[in-house]
Amino acid sequence: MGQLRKNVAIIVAMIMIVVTKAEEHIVGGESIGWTSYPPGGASFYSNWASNHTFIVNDTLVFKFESGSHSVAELTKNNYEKCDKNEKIEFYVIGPARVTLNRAGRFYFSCTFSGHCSSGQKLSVEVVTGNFSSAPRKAPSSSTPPSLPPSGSSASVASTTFSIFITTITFKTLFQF
Ligand SMILES: *[C@@H]1O[C@H](CO)[C@@H](O)[C@H](O)[C@H]1NC(C)=O
Ligand SMILES: *[C@@H]1O[C@H](CO)[C@@H](O)[C@H](O)[C@H]1NC(C)=O
Ligand SMILES: *[C@@H]1O[C@H](CO)[C@@H](O)[C@H](O)[C@H]1NC(C)=O
Ligand SMILES: [Cu+2]
Repeated sequence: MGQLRKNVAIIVAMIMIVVTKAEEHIVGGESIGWTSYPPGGASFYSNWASNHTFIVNDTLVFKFESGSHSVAELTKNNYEKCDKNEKIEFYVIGPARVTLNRAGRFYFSCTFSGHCSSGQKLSVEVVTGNFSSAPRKAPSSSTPPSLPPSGSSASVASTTFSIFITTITFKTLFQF
């Protein structure tokens, strides 16, 4: 009985890892947040983004003082031109929480004058989360922003994991 309980506990623990909650990403990190003239200029937020993996239903948290900055979701075209007239979504209260509710690329910018062109803009690529405990990219200084081809590494991980779970389950059953 003791052994069975132990194995059940292991299975429960593994299942809890599988259903890990969507992640929150504090844009620019806790200390810098969402600001104009970020250190290093316009590359700051793209570097930040390349240090993270964004999965559908993850949340971006833009930390800023209301009235000093804002967050507008823009089209790719308007993002590139820093044209903030047509906003897909608009957030004026900081901190702003934005759920990345689909796969694909999102574009954000501050709407305050000059802030977009001084580097307060962010574009992120969101990938499908088939397998929420799929290895998220560990923060690394020098890796270029590369995205796994949709599904391939995730499904390999998923298959490996399924085999693992099946093995554990069988081992438990054969305790009887
Ligand atoms: C990306 O991660 C590296 C390594 O942890 C860190 O040195 C660098 O400051 C990070 N870049 C940004 C923009 O967060
Ligand atoms: C994202 O969240 C919504 C609402 O909770 C849910 O219906 C949807 O299935 C989720 N999508 C993914 C890929 O987890
Ligand atoms: C899971 O990933 C596969 C392979 O990339 C993809 O075809 C499928 O649509 C994904 N399923 C969900 C529910 O996102
Ligand atoms: Cu701003």
